[in-house]
Amino acid sequence: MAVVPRRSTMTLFSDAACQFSHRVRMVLAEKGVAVEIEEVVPGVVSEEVAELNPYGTTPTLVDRDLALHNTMVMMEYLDERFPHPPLLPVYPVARAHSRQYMHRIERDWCASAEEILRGEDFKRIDRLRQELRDSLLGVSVVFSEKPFFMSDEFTLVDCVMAPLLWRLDVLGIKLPNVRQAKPLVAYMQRLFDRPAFRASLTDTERSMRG
Ligand SMILES: N[C@@H](CCC(=O)N[C@@H](CS)C(=O)NCC(=O)O)C(=O)O
Repeated sequence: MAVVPRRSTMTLFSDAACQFSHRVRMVLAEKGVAVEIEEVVPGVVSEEVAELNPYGTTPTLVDRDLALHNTMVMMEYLDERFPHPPLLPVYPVARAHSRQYMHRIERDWCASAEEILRGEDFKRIDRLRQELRDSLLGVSVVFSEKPFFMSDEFTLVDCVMAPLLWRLDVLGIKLPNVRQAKPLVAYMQRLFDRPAFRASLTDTERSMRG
């Protein structure tokens, strides 16, 4: 196999439609990092990515000799490498809470979203849609207490939430027009109005919501 030349600028191999790529694009935009975004063709693993990422998954982040293939690791790396603005709390207990929220959201919600998008088993998908919608409605109240996910400040947890919430239409999830949903809808608007969020969107993502 030919050796692919190393890149001199930070590069993100990104899928224009995928929530995992989106969360990393968001962190990069929040921090104003100069990065080359290399769009990948979904389902195709290029020779360069295959050399950098043992799983061939998307996204892959490359910074000189470092190649990362897990988005949680990427987000934390970027937060440490570019400390301003900080996207995790300062204190260990609060940091641990943030990390645990991210893991739960990933496991409970992002995983369901991926399964719905794969669309293999219609009966199961209907149930997952309903569960995801109800579960999101269930946490709605927390957004009336704090502007961001369990936090007064915008954090990495919100960078995991925003791409998921942006995809609700695509997932076939409609939030009901009831009082309970209002804090969640307001939270979504706060996230979507952020200049960095707008900057992080690909054309494909822009077309996901009317
Ligand atoms: N947990 C991984 C998930 C990444 C992921 O599942 N990406 C999808 C694209 S949206 C992918 O590459 N799927 C192909 C595969 O898993 O082989 C992360 O956080 O980076």
